[in-house]
Amino acid sequence: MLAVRRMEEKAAQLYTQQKIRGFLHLYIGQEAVGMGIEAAIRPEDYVITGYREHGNAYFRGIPMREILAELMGKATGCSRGKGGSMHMFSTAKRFLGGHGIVGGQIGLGTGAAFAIQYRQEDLISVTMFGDGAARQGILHECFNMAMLWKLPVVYVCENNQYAMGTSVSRSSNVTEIYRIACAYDMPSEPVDGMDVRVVYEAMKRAAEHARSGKGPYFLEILTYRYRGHSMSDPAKYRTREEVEQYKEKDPIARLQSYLYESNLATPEEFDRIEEEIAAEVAEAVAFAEASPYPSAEQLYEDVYVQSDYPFLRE
Ligand SMILES: Cc1ncc(C[n+]2csc(CCOP(=O)(O)OP(=O)(O)O)c2C)c(N)n1
Ligand SMILES: [Mg+2]
Repeated sequence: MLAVRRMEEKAAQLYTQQKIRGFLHLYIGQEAVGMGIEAAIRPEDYVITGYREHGNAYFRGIPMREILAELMGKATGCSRGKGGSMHMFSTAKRFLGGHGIVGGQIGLGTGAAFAIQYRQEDLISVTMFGDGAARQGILHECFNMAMLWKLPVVYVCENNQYAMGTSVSRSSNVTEIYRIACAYDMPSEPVDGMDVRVVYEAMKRAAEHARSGKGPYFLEILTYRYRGHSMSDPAKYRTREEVEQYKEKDPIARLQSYLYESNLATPEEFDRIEEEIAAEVAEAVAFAEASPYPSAEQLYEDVYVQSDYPFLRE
């Protein structure tokens, strides 16, 4: 969680230096969601999410240097410098992206779950999306089919309270998003996303359910993004007090206190972790800066796949 936070703080800096261009949606504040989920699943399972995905990419095991290189549009990036912030992807790490179409990944993740079932694999598809995406029509078609066919999918709504500048209560009268699943008899629950241990426990339950052939499970994970929607967000739709209130529940600080209180870690160990991460970030930035941009010819590569079922057949 700390590595992702420091990586993104660096990314914000690189953005102001115009070394990163285009969109940049930071995950700062939400780290416990991605981390708790990753800790509760297997590396072979599939994860798919929206465009706020630098953290998920890192948790899946994509090296920080490849993430920063991708952000800078370099050929050594995990999407060869042609995806950028919103389109990170790794076949090897079973990370299916990184998607800019709000809610589009709900269909893709449900499709991955269908493939798993069709091929009789012992895997699950973790399909993540935002509170804004939860209002897209595709969610209902997917929930219906996934329940009908008992697909091995865990749907995760990361409710960070806003879709760009629109609060949850401005977009629907049903503000408890987990209740949407009730219409399909899909088990669901709200989860405190500011506590990584709570996320982990909930995801364990959900993953076990989906893996055992009982069908989908829906978690609404309540979280908060400290930064604007993207780098160009004046954030006029919320108060400074509201942001401060959430920062007091910071997931990293919370875990840190728990570890100290339970005598599981010392401040010295934390200092060492900070130092290691600082070195990791510095190395990743140096690597990305020294890397070349893709060549003009490479513009035409990776546009269409060469063989069928590329990510499922690796
Ligand atoms: C289909 C579609 N409609 C609109 C947009 C513009 N858009 C980009 S992000 C966003 C808000 C989505 O909010 P949410 O799902 O809560 O995710 P968060 O940004 O909070 O992680 C919108 C409307 C888009 N990218 N795709
Ligand atoms: Mg949101």
